Amino acid sequence: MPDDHPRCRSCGSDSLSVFLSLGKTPLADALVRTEAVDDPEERYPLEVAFCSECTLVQILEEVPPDRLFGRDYLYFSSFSPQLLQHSRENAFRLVHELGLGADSLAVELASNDGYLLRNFAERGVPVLGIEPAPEQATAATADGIPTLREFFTLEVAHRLRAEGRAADVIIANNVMAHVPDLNGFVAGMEVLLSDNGVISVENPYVRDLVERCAFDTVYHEHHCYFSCGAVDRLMRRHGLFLNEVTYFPDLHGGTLRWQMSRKEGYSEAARRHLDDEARLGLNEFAYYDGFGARVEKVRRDLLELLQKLRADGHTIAAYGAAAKGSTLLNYVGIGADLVDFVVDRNTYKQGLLMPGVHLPILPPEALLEHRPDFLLLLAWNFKDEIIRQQADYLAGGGRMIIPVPAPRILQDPSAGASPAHDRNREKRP
Ligand code: JHZ
Repeated sequence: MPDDHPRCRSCGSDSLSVFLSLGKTPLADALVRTEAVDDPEERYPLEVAFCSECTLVQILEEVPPDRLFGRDYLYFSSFSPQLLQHSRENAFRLVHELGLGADSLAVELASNDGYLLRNFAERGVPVLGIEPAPEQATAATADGIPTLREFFTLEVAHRLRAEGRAADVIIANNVMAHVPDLNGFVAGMEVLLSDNGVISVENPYVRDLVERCAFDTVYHEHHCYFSCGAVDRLMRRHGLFLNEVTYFPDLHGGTLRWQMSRKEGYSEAARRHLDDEARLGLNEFAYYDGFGARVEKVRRDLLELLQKLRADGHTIAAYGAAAKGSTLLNYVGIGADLVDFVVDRNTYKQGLLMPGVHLPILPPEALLEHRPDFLLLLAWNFKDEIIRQQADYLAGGGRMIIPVPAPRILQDPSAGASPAHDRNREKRP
């Protein structure tokens, strides 16, 4: 008899318990062309579960990768100055710490438009990008970054090794969550890594997903939501060891960098993160239980706030045609009756419609032209950057709404960036 019980993407056990259900949503990055507005859109269930065997948080649905990262995938890393700066610092750190030079090789998996590898190239380190999304891979190649236009798999790793290539550093930022075959991906990294090589992986932290109620970062591209414990167990299965953990509270709403190698041993910070997780209960279902009810409350409160503003005669627009914006708009049910349009700097997204709710995407200049009374920050992770850019809109009386962890209207953001989420100010390892 076929076994149709969902199995953990990491350890293969069937001990998965669902703790959040966002209903059926369209693919978050499948922006709609205006001429296709009447075509039916694909919708898939979005359910998040915890594996009580290896503690990995994951969604149950699996949408084929070529549906997620084909021509419709228009995310370009280079549109965020914050991300560019963060990536540059990471590249220079790795060049320095690993002593990389003209004989080394830096490989990035999901290298997007070459936003990170160009920093290694600038320091004279040979690079190789692997990126399946066609527009981004083409942009990287045009920029002089050698890029293979394909998904990274175990087979690709074997092929590169057979060609005599081994990576002294492998970078995988915001991609390990995106691969359905998690074990194949990690096994591929192990094959490609040179004996003394280092792997650097970044992903939003599951602790921030829960504590900041960032439920909108759940969408079909993100199969997994990692903790240090889950990464540790996953790596060990493939003969790799977690050595170092670094926390970036303001990147993508709270990101961890995990550094791995073939040598066993935790840094002090890595050990502290693992201990913190055990103490806070991230290894137990109870930590996640109740999250669904908190998310439902955000839905109700946000809807109520927008409906009230609208009933009072205010106009509302939104900022950021982000994937997380798509989850938020569709789950909460925010359509043209509440919000007039969405703005985004990414020129590839302008002129298209948000999935499901079909709000039009315009350039940010539309804010000064139409001067909506309120601006819902869908890309709330870039709040400070957007506040800086939108000084004129704010000076003209425009006000901003932050949807999570609890919907609120920002008080006088033009006076300076409002305080970060409380936990950002806590001392973290
Ligand atoms: P942004 C992305 O998700 C993509 P998204 C991906 N799925 C992933 O894993 C996570 O990040 C971690 C625009 N923008 O980055 C650019 C402005 O207009 O939060 C983007 O369209 N003006 C791989 O899509 C959007 O906002 C600005 O000043 O949820 C932000 O999307 C800035 C800074 C951004 O991620």
